[in-house]
Amino acid sequence: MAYDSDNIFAKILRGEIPSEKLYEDADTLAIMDIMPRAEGHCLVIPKSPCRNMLDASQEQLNACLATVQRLSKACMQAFCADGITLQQFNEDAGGQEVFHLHFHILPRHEGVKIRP
Ligand code: DGP
Repeated sequence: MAYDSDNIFAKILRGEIPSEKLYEDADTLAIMDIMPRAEGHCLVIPKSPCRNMLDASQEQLNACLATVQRLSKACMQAFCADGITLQQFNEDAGGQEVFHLHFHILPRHEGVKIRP
């Protein structure tokens, strides 16, 4: 499927709508999720256009995962988390709602359930 630059994360990257930024480097941006399912729920997105994992380049995946690891470690400390759940959805049938590649980072605490 083709990339549509009208998606929300593309608008955030262009500065057209606001976001709560946590981290940024040349290739990636990390922001808080607007509908958090856990305290500290955040998202990592590549700056370059990419619909989802199925059309991502190796470089885009490497850059995102480096930021995912960095933010996951920061979340462990900042939220005194016991663990981290990563989520990543691809296409409608895979649960994707925003069609710009993103990774969910969900800080977790022992015994605390989250919405799937
Ligand atoms: P999904 O594509 O299923 O991984 O879900 C998209 C996620 O993006 C969902 O957790 C809510 C979040 N989201 C949707 N709109 C916005 C927005 O305008 N700003 C931010 N920060 N997050 C958003």
